[in-house]
Amino acid sequence: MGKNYSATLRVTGGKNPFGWSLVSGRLPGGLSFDSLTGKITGTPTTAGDFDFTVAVADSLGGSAFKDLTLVIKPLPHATWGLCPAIYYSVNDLWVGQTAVGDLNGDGRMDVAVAARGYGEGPCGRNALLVYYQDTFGGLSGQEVIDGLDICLRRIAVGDLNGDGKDDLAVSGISRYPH
Ligand SMILES: [Ca+2]
Ligand SMILES: [Ca+2]
Repeated sequence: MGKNYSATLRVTGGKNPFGWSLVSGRLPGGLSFDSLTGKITGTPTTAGDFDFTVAVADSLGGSAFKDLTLVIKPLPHATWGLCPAIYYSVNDLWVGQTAVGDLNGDGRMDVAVAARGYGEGPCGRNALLVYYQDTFGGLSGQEVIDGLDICLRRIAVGDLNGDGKDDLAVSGISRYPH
Protein backbone atom coordinates (compact mmCIF):
# COMPACT_ATOMS: atom_id res chain seq x y z
CA MET A 1 0.00 0.00 0.00
CA GLY A 2 1.07 3.53 -0.66
CA LYS A 3 3.93 2.59 -2.97
CA ASN A 4 3.97 3.01 -6.70
CA TYR A 5 3.36 -0.27 -8.51
CA SER A 6 3.98 -1.19 -12.13
CA ALA A 7 3.85 -4.55 -13.90
CA THR A 8 3.49 -5.49 -17.53
CA LEU A 9 1.67 -8.68 -18.53
CA ARG A 10 3.43 -10.60 -21.28
CA VAL A 11 2.27 -13.13 -23.80
CA THR A 12 4.24 -15.85 -25.58
CA GLY A 13 3.24 -16.79 -29.10
CA GLY A 14 0.39 -15.17 -30.97
CA LYS A 15 0.61 -12.28 -33.36
CA ASN A 16 0.79 -8.57 -32.67
CA PRO A 17 -1.06 -6.43 -31.94
CA PHE A 18 -2.52 -7.83 -28.76
CA GLY A 19 -5.56 -6.57 -26.94
CA TRP A 20 -5.89 -7.05 -23.19
CA SER A 21 -8.99 -7.04 -21.06
CA LEU A 22 -10.00 -7.61 -17.47
CA VAL A 23 -12.75 -10.21 -17.72
CA SER A 24 -13.57 -10.86 -14.07
CA GLY A 25 -12.60 -9.87 -10.60
CA ARG A 26 -11.22 -6.49 -9.73
CA LEU A 27 -7.94 -4.74 -9.35
CA PRO A 28 -6.88 -3.23 -6.04
CA GLY A 29 -8.12 0.34 -5.59
CA GLY A 30 -5.65 2.83 -7.02
CA LEU A 31 -4.40 0.53 -9.77
CA SER A 32 -5.43 0.70 -13.40
CA PHE A 33 -5.06 -1.68 -16.30
CA ASP A 34 -4.07 -0.57 -19.78
CA SER A 35 -5.80 -2.74 -22.39
CA LEU A 36 -3.32 -1.74 -25.11
CA THR A 37 -0.09 -2.50 -23.30
CA GLY A 38 -1.14 -5.00 -20.63
CA LYS A 39 0.33 -2.72 -18.00
CA ILE A 40 -0.96 -2.53 -14.42
CA THR A 41 0.11 0.70 -12.78
CA GLY A 42 -0.77 2.97 -9.90
CA THR A 43 -0.48 3.28 -6.15
CA PRO A 44 -2.61 0.79 -4.20
CA THR A 45 -4.91 2.41 -1.67
CA THR A 46 -6.52 -0.69 -0.16
CA ALA A 47 -4.89 -3.71 1.42
CA GLY A 48 -6.06 -7.25 0.68
CA ASP A 49 -5.91 -10.13 -1.78
CA PHE A 50 -7.38 -9.24 -5.15
CA ASP A 51 -8.21 -12.03 -7.62
CA PHE A 52 -8.89 -11.18 -11.22
CA THR A 53 -8.76 -12.75 -14.65
CA VAL A 54 -7.22 -11.15 -17.67
CA ALA A 55 -7.71 -12.14 -21.26
CA VAL A 56 -5.48 -11.43 -24.22
CA ALA A 57 -6.44 -11.67 -27.87
CA ASP A 58 -4.08 -11.48 -30.80
CA SER A 59 -4.64 -10.19 -34.32
CA LEU A 60 -5.40 -13.69 -35.66
CA GLY A 61 -8.33 -14.22 -33.31
CA GLY A 62 -6.52 -16.39 -30.79
CA SER A 63 -7.08 -15.72 -27.11
CA ALA A 64 -5.87 -16.80 -23.71
CA PHE A 65 -6.98 -16.29 -20.11
CA LYS A 66 -5.00 -16.06 -16.94
CA ASP A 67 -6.10 -15.93 -13.30
CA LEU A 68 -3.97 -13.58 -11.27
CA THR A 69 -3.82 -12.47 -7.67
CA LEU A 70 -2.33 -9.28 -6.36
CA VAL A 71 -1.61 -9.14 -2.66
CA ILE A 72 -1.50 -5.62 -1.27
CA LYS A 73 0.10 -5.44 2.14
CA PRO A 74 -1.09 -2.81 4.61
CA LEU A 75 1.13 0.05 5.62
CA PRO A 76 3.20 -0.72 8.69
CA HIS A 77 1.70 0.75 11.82
CA ALA A 78 3.59 3.51 13.50
CA THR A 79 5.05 2.32 16.75
CA TRP A 80 4.77 4.45 19.82
CA GLY A 81 5.18 4.10 23.51
CA LEU A 82 5.74 5.95 26.71
CA CYS A 83 9.27 6.95 27.58
CA PRO A 84 10.54 6.63 31.11
CA ALA A 85 9.66 9.60 33.27
CA ILE A 86 12.29 12.26 33.89
CA TYR A 87 12.31 13.76 37.35
CA TYR A 88 13.41 17.24 38.26
CA SER A 89 13.71 18.55 41.74
CA VAL A 90 12.59 22.07 42.61
CA ASN A 91 14.05 21.99 46.08
CA ASP A 92 11.59 22.25 48.94
CA LEU A 93 9.09 24.46 47.21
CA TRP A 94 5.42 23.76 47.30
CA VAL A 95 4.81 23.41 43.62
CA GLY A 96 1.49 24.27 42.10
CA GLN A 97 0.47 24.18 38.51
CA THR A 98 2.86 23.66 35.62
CA ALA A 99 2.53 24.82 32.04
CA VAL A 100 4.53 23.96 28.96
CA GLY A 101 5.47 26.19 26.06
CA ASP A 102 8.43 27.66 24.23
CA LEU A 103 8.91 30.63 26.48
CA ASN A 104 12.20 31.92 25.10
CA GLY A 105 11.50 31.29 21.43
CA ASP A 106 14.36 28.88 20.77
CA GLY A 107 12.11 26.14 19.37
CA ARG A 108 12.36 23.94 22.46
CA MET A 109 9.49 23.56 24.89
CA ASP A 110 10.06 24.94 28.35
CA VAL A 111 8.29 24.42 31.67
CA ALA A 112 6.81 27.11 33.88
CA VAL A 113 6.03 26.23 37.49
CA ALA A 114 3.90 28.14 39.97
CA ALA A 115 5.63 27.74 43.32
CA ARG A 116 4.98 28.81 46.85
CA GLY A 117 7.45 28.96 49.66
CA TYR A 118 10.13 30.60 47.59
CA GLY A 119 12.70 32.71 49.36
CA GLU A 120 13.01 33.82 52.95
CA GLY A 121 10.35 33.93 55.62
CA PRO A 122 8.28 31.29 57.36
CA CYS A 123 6.09 30.69 54.34
CA GLY A 124 8.26 32.14 51.66
CA ARG A 125 6.71 33.89 48.70
CA ASN A 126 4.86 33.07 45.53
CA ALA A 127 7.10 32.86 42.53
CA LEU A 128 7.01 31.69 38.98
CA LEU A 129 9.88 29.43 38.02
CA VAL A 130 10.72 28.91 34.39
CA TYR A 131 12.96 26.06 33.33
CA TYR A 132 14.34 26.28 29.83
CA GLN A 133 14.94 23.12 27.85
CA ASP A 134 18.52 22.74 26.71
CA THR A 135 19.80 21.12 23.53
CA PHE A 136 20.10 17.76 25.33
CA GLY A 137 16.44 17.67 26.36
CA GLY A 138 17.18 18.57 29.95
CA LEU A 139 15.77 21.50 31.87
CA SER A 140 18.21 24.13 32.98
CA GLY A 141 18.58 27.87 33.22
CA GLN A 142 15.97 28.38 35.85
CA GLU A 143 14.54 31.86 35.78
CA VAL A 144 12.66 33.15 38.81
CA ILE A 145 9.90 35.68 38.41
CA ASP A 146 9.58 36.85 41.96
CA GLY A 147 7.73 39.64 43.70
CA LEU A 148 4.25 38.55 42.69
CA ASP A 149 1.82 39.95 45.23
CA ILE A 150 -0.76 37.31 44.54
CA CYS A 151 -1.43 33.77 45.61
CA LEU A 152 -0.85 31.98 42.36
CA ARG A 153 -3.75 29.91 41.18
CA ARG A 154 -3.47 29.23 37.51
CA ILE A 155 -0.82 29.59 34.86
CA ALA A 156 -1.24 28.98 31.17
CA VAL A 157 0.91 29.30 28.09
CA GLY A 158 -0.24 30.49 24.70
CA ASP A 159 0.51 33.04 22.05
CA LEU A 160 -1.69 35.74 23.46
CA ASN A 161 -0.70 38.59 21.15
CA GLY A 162 -0.30 36.58 17.97
CA ASP A 163 3.38 37.32 17.41
CA GLY A 164 4.24 33.63 17.05
CA LYS A 165 5.91 33.47 20.46
CA ASP A 166 4.40 31.84 23.50
CA ASP A 167 3.38 34.06 26.38
CA LEU A 168 2.68 33.23 29.98
CA ALA A 169 -0.64 34.10 31.62
CA VAL A 170 -0.92 34.09 35.38
CA SER A 171 -3.96 34.42 37.60
CA GLY A 172 -4.26 34.48 41.33
CA ILE A 173 -5.85 35.96 44.38
CA SER A 174 -4.68 39.08 46.10
CA ARG A 175 -2.60 38.40 49.18
CA TYR A 176 -3.91 41.47 50.92
CA PRO A 177 -7.39 42.09 52.32
CA HIS A 178 -9.21 45.02 50.77
CA1 LIG B 1 12.46 27.27 24.71
CA1 LIG C 1 3.20 36.09 21.94
